[in-house]
Amino acid sequence: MTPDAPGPARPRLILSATAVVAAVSLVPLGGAHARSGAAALDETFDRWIVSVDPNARLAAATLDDVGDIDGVDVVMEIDDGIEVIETEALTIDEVEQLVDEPELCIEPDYPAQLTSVVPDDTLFSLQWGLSNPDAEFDIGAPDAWAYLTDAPDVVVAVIDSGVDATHEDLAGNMWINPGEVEDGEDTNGNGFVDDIFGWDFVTDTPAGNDPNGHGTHVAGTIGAETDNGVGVAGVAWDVQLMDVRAFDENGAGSISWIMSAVRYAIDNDADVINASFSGRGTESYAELLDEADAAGIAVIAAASNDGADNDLDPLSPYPANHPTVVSVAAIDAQGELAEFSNYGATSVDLAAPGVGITSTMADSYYFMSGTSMAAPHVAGTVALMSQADPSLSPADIAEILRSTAEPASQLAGTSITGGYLQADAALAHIVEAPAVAA
Ligand SMILES: [Ca+2]
Ligand SMILES: [Ca+2]
Ligand SMILES: [Ca+2]
Repeated sequence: MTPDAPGPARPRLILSATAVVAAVSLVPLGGAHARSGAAALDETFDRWIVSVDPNARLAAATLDDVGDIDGVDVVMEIDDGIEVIETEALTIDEVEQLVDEPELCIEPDYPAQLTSVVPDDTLFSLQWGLSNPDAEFDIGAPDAWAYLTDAPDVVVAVIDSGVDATHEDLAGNMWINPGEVEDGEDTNGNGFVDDIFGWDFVTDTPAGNDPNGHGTHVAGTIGAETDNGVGVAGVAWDVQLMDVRAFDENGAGSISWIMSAVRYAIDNDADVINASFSGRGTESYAELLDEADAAGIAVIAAASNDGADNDLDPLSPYPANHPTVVSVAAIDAQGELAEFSNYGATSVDLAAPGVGITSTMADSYYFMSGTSMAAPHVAGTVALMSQADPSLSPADIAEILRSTAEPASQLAGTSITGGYLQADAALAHIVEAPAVAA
């Protein structure tokens, strides 16, 4: 896999052709001058950039004559004296003979590879956390997507207030429990009746509803359907979102519901858990999180919204302060730690965008702020990382996230890294480095 690998439905981006031509300097000595660049002599092209030699600009009229040559179509003008023609497939030598104009330089219109990928989702321009043209504190999503857009094999358990499984931008990315069908029975024998999308431990019914909205927002950041022409982009364009509900319509939950949800995620083969909540740790809760870690599940948690120092109490907030869990603080679009965000020089791992985050909610799209919005940026990135290298352990993933986080002076001392999530750097690390020490 390379950053240049073509992906699905990507808009074509072509390097500035003007810049390519500007690199050319030659004095015409007869015939049209072709530059082969990297092309082999027998390589053929059907699209060419034709330019008037800078020393012969007064003779630009000759460019107009090119269109009259049999077998040449002028398809666009890039600039004065530079245009693009199409021909049948020709070698450099052959096109020189065809376009017999001494003042002209002809070069193949080489294909260019994407170094960033911009999806067509209508609200993408509002998603500063993914791509922020005004500042540098986004997660570098378009560059990350040049490596990988989809994590179709990765199951992310969203332990939250539920997920609206019918939302137009989520329905296609919901986890579908293998072997389960809606027939009033526990068809696949996992202990839960008709748990198609997951389980709702608040009401002890099949999941797929979110009366609060928080979990639906979180799910959209991780993996809204992307490049589908509507709504928002997810960090992972394609992923499996498991809905494990542990919070009621008022956003209140309990350790017992959360532990049941973690147990469900482990037993049903989740790869990642997003924990955009906090509470207090207990011994049994800690053991369960260790079991998730041993099962290879990366747990990504919100650092919490009290504006407090997480270093003070190892058992609070939980699960953020559990040793195997990645704890995520929130930054705004200027890279400042959000006023509400917890911090911790030894307990928080890194920051991610968490102020004014646009995502899915209630058949529509809303802004929300919180470390709850920061964690899913990381969880979505982890989904892409896990897809790129399924052998990575949760410890590997945490180490890569920390080592590739971008330090920012205003974040110094607020976390172990003093930095914020860089999804592109995390993926580059995986693609370029064959192995990470466990
Ligand atoms: Ca079942
Ligand atoms: Ca069933
Ligand atoms: Ca979308």
